[in-house]
Amino acid sequence: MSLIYILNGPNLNLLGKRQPHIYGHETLADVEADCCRLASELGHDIRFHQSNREYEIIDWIHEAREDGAGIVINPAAFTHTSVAILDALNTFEQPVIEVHISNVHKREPFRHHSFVSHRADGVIAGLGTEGYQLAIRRVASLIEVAAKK
Ligand code: CA2
Repeated sequence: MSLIYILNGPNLNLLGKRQPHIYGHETLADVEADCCRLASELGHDIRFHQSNREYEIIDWIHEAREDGAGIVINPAAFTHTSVAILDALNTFEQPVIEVHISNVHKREPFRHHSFVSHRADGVIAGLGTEGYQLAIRRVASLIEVAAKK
């Protein structure tokens, strides 16, 4: 059994409560429950976190260096601004999948660039909260491939 970190950036605590036309009706607690269910089906544990503070996300990435087998991250607005989160992810040697609920490429130009994508092994955007499930499946299959080596 491996541990997958699922990290969420600023304002995602409002998921399902505001702007449902962009982010859907599921709350972050719903997303966490879905992630937990899928990870356990796949034989993994998750640590699911959200913060509005950049340093907390960096601290969780550092924690994942000790015991994480993969990271699924929706850095939210930090996607487009944070070299510090990119630097932290660059110290993590296991799979990283970046998730965006909305299709950032269909939105304002400032959302088209992601610092995190410089490190991510894969990027999912515009598939709603289902993107988290697909990201967990991908991390799980990369963990399996690495275990066979
Ligand atoms: O599409 C995504 O998942 C984003 O990462 C969400 C970020 C945005 O800054 C990125 O460009 C794309 C915003 C998260 C804010 O979440 C809210 C959820 C519900 C209501 C209000 C904000």
